[in-house]
Amino acid sequence: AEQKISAETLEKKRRSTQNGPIRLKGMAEGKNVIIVQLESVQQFLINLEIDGKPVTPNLNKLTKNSLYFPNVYTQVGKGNTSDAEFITNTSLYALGDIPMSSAVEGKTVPSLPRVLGQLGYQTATFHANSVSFWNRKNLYKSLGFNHYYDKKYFGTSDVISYGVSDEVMYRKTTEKLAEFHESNRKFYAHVIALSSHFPYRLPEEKKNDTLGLPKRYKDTFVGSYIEAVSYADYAFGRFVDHLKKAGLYDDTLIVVYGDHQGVQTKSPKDQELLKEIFGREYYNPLDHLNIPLIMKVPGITKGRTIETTGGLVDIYPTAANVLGLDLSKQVVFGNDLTNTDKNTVGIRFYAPTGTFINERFGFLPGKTKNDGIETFLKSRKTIPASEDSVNSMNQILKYMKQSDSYVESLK
Ligand code: GP9
Repeated sequence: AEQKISAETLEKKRRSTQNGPIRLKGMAEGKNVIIVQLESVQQFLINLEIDGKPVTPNLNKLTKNSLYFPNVYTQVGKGNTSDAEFITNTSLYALGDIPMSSAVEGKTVPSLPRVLGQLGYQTATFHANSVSFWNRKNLYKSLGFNHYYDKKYFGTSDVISYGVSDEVMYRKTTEKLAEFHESNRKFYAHVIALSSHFPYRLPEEKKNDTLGLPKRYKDTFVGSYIEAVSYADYAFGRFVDHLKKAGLYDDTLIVVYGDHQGVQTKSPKDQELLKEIFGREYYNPLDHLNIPLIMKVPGITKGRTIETTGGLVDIYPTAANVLGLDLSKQVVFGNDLTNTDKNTVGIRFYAPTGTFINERFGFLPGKTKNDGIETFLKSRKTIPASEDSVNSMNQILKYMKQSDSYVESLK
C-alpha cells in the first residue's frame, strides 16, 4: 500500500511539473539559503499604507527585486507556528488535529534540511523561545536539522512575548551564520521570528520603530496587530543590514513568508478598520488565511509578481527548483509555483476540511459531500459550487489522506 501511495503522489507531481517550461531551474544552486518565517504576518500588510505611511517598508523593498507571490495561503493545523515549520520543510500536509511535532516524533522525515545536509550544507534553525515549546526538539530531529539555536543561545534580554526581540534574534543569528560562512561550508538557516506574536503587546519603547498609527487605530486590536508587524518589519530590515555587512546578503537565496493568520477580532471598531483597509468587508477564510511569500533569488535583479495560487506545501518544491534539487524521488504534495499556472490549495483545521482555493475562487464545502459554495477571489461574489468543484474537493481530500498515510508509514 505504501508503494502505491508514493507512486500515485509522484505521478501527481510529474503531471504538475509538466505544465510549462522549467524556469529559474538551478539559479541558486550551491548558494546559502535563509528562510525566514514571520509570526502571524498576513498578506494584506504588504504594500499597505496607513495615512501615507507604509506598514512594512522593508518587506516592500524586498519584493522589488524578488519573486513575490501574493496569493499564498497558510495550511497549518493545531501545531500553528511549528506546523508551518514542518510543512515548509517537507511539502506534506499538517494532519490538523495533532501538531506535526507530535505526529512525527521519533520518525525520519524526508525534508529540505535533510537533502541540503546530504549535499554538505550546515543546517540550522533559530527561534528565541525554548526548544521544548511545541515539542520542537523532536521536530528538528525528525526534520534532520544539524543544529538548533533557542532561548539558551539567544538569552533573555530585551524580551517580547516568548523570547528575545526579533532585533536581538536576527543579530545573534547573523553572528552564527558568519561563523558558518567562515567554516567554508554552505548553510541553510530556518529563522523563526517571534515578536509579532498574539496578543501583540509591543513594549512602549519599541513603538518608536513602528509606523506611528493615527488616533483612530489607538487601543484597537487591529492597531496593536499592525504595530507589532510594523516592528517585525523594522527588525527584518535590521537583519538585511546585518547580512549585508557580513557579506551574506547578495549571494544568498532568501525566502520570507508568514506562518499563519494574525487578525483575531470581531469587535465592530476593528471590523470598521479592516473595512477601511480592504475597501470592503474582511472575508474569512480568504483574507484571513492569505500570507505573503517572497523569494530573493541570486541573479534576479528585477522583481516579478507571480499570481499563481499557492500554499505552505508549495514553498519547498519552489525553492527546490531554484536550488536545482531533484525531488522526483521524494513524496511531496506541493508544486513549484514558478512553473505552475494552475494550482489548488487544500485547507483544513482553520477552515472546514475540504476547503480549497484555486486561481479563481475559494471553495467551502457544504453540508453534504456533494455541495458547497465558491467565492471568487476578485469580486468576493459567492455562488453555489459546480460539480467540477465538488470533484476537486474530493481530489484534495484524497491527497490529504495520502499525505496522512505517508506520514504514518514513515519510520
Ligand atoms: C512560540 C511560538 C508559538 O515558540 O512559536 O507560536 P504559536 O504557534 O502560538 O503561533
